Amino acid sequence: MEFLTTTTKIPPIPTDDYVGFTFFVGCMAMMAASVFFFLIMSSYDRKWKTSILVSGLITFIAAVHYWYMRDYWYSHGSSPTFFRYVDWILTVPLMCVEFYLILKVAGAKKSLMWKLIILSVIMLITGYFGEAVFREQAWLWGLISGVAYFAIVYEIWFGEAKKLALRAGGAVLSAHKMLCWFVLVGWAIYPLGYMAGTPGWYEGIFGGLPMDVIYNIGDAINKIGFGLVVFNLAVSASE
Ligand SMILES: *C/C=C(C)/C=C/C=C(C)/C=C/C1=C(C)CCCC1(C)C
Repeated sequence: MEFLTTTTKIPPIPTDDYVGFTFFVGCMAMMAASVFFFLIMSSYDRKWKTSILVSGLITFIAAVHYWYMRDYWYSHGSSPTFFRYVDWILTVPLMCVEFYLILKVAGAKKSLMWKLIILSVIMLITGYFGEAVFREQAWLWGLISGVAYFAIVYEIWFGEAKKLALRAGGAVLSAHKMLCWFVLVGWAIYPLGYMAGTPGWYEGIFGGLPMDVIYNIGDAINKIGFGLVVFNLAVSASE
């Protein structure tokens, strides 16, 4: 194995350790995005300020978890599944809050927010069961999790959220549409990572790329991308 560093104090980082590398870069990217969102938020209307604040909280919470996950990976050489799911259970409901916040202009009610939050929590808890607790029934828990995921997709693409987005129109409608694509395509990366990480399933997907690399790429796209869509909405709605 090649090493970038051979000092005794800093642990050596093997050059072919893509998991460690993406934890490291992911942590930096999340930190940078948080600084950006936190600094820029005060330039916008109160209505959008909260949405940008939530974008920053999402990337900030992820940055802290990436810090721990990177460490965990280097000291144990195994997936930090627990930290991963703690991160998700905090950040994914916040992404649901974003839908509610941007649709508030069209009269979105808290019940919509709670519906999405509850579905996302079901999706993640059952996913955790399949990935860490009841490994033998990974298919069953993955299936339940997938049903909750599709319920979220249905709600935002065709349900009440969609009606509100149409009522709001303009910049809100286009932002909503972008976020819907993130959930349909960007979030679909995770069940693929889950399948690639379950022994005996599709370990060959993505040419055998480790599950953590897939999750890390998914997180960078989804958390930072989601935040940028919201930021962009604030920019265009303030013009
Ligand atoms: C920032 C983190 C995000 C957006 C995480 C999203 C995670 C998912 C959409 C996970 C979904 C899963 C399934 C649909 C089935 C298999 C188990 C999961 C939890 C990986």
